[in-house]
Amino acid sequence: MNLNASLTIALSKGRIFEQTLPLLANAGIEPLDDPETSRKLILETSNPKVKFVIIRASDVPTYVQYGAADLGVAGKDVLLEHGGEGLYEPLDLKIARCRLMVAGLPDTQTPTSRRLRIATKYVHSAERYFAAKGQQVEIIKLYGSMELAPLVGLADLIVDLVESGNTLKANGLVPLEHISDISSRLVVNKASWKMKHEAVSALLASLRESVDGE
Ligand code: PRT
Ligand code: MG
Repeated sequence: MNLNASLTIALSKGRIFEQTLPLLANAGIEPLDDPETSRKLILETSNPKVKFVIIRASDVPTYVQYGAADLGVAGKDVLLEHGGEGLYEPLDLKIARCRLMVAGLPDTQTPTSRRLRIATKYVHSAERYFAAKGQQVEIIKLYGSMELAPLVGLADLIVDLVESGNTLKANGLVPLEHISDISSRLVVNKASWKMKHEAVSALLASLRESVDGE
């Protein structure tokens, strides 16, 4: 792909990087270093006009919103929490798929003397979900290992991502309610969309072709 403008793409290590790579390779963009072994946070690619910045998954919307990256790949779970200001979300890449769910111990009872306690990293999504059901709950914000919360009495239920269900199972928990299907999305900075329209739409077209062709 012959681009007339330079593009910075924000990606996180792990499943998003691994699953975005084949899609970008179809557009002729391949990293010159492996982020799992290199300590570099900025990776040059086989296209001299394109570079990757390697950041935390939950930081991708922020980098793109502020234009530190022109484009990025972020999970819908992360975008729902971020709110999506300053971003376009033009393409579902259909990768890193999972489900946002309510889970808990199989015999979970609704408490009578207090609100149901929900432990989660996904505060906004959990609030929206229970509010839509008309259920008054207390949300407890955690940054990880949500599965532990019901086991030690910190919360009645959790809201977390479920893929195979093995993590829940290993901790004696069961999926109870489905909140939404999650996949990763291409996000684009609003100014880049205008100022670098040709380059952005060329890359978008190529990615769309790779996604639809699967
Ligand atoms: O770890 P860090 O804070 O850097 O960020 P992160 O954990 O969000 O990054 P990463 O790379 O783990 O996830 C990036 C994105 O992948 C997420 O934002 C999701 O959109 C998507 N994704 C897809 C998942 C999963 N599948 C997934 N299974 N993210 C996390 N998980 C975790 C889940 O939280 C739970 O702990 O895997 C566990 C459940 O998996 P199963 O297979 O046991 O059900
Ligand atoms: Mg993780």
